[in-house]
Amino acid sequence: MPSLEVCLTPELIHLYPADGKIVVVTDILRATSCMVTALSEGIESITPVSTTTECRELQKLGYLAAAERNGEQVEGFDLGNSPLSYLENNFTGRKLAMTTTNGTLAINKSKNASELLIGAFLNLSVLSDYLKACHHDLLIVCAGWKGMVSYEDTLFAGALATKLGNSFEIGCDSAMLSIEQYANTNDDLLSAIKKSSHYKRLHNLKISKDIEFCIDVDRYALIPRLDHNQLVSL
Ligand code: 3SL
Repeated sequence: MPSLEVCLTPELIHLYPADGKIVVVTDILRATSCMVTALSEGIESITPVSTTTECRELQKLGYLAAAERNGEQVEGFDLGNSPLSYLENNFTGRKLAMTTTNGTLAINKSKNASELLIGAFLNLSVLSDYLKACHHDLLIVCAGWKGMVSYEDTLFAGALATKLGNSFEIGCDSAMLSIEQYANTNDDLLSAIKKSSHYKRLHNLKISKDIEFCIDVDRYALIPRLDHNQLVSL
C-alpha cells in the first residue's frame, strides 16, 4: 500500500525526501488557492518563483506578474495574491509569474518530487480521486508561515488524508495529527480557520472575502501540475 506523509512546514522538508513521491503542495491562505483559481479561470500557465527579482524579469518578458509579501501586493506588480482577481478580470490565455511569501517557496523546495501537484480546498475531491488512482507514495507539503506551522494548511492535509481513507498507509505522526485536527472541525471550516494566526493577519488587512472563497470546497475540478517549471492544468 502506498504511504502518506505530511510535512507541516518547509523547514522540516529535509526529513521527508520528496524524490520518487508525488508531492502535493498546499498554502490554503492563499497561494495555492490562487493557483487553482487562476488556471481554472483561464490563465494558461503559472511560473512560481521565489524572489520578486525573478518575477520582475518575467514581467519584462510580457508575463502577467503577481507578487505578495506579508499579505500585501508588492509595488510595481500587476497583482497581489487574491484569488478574486482572477474572477474580477479576464486574463484568459495569459502566462502568469507568481511569487509569494511562503507558497512559491514551498513549491521550489519540493521540485525533486516525481510529480508536483497543487492542492487547495477548492480542488479537494478531484485531487483525491487522482491520487487514489495513482497508487503512489504521497507527501503533502504545507507551506506554513515563515517556517512556522499554519493551522489552515494542516487542516487541508487532514481533509485530503481523510478523503484518501484506507487507500494509503499513514506514514508519520504529523499525518495522524492532521487527520485528527480536521475531524475536530466537524465540517465547520470557517469557524476553525478563524482561530488561525493567518486569518487574523489577513483580517487585519481587510482581506476576509478571500478567506471565505478559499474554503469553498470543490468549487473547481482542476489540478495544477508542475511541468518544466510551469504549473499547468493536469
Ligand atoms: O505566504 C504565501 O504564500 C501567501 O499565500 C500569504 S498571503 O495569504 O498572501 O498573505
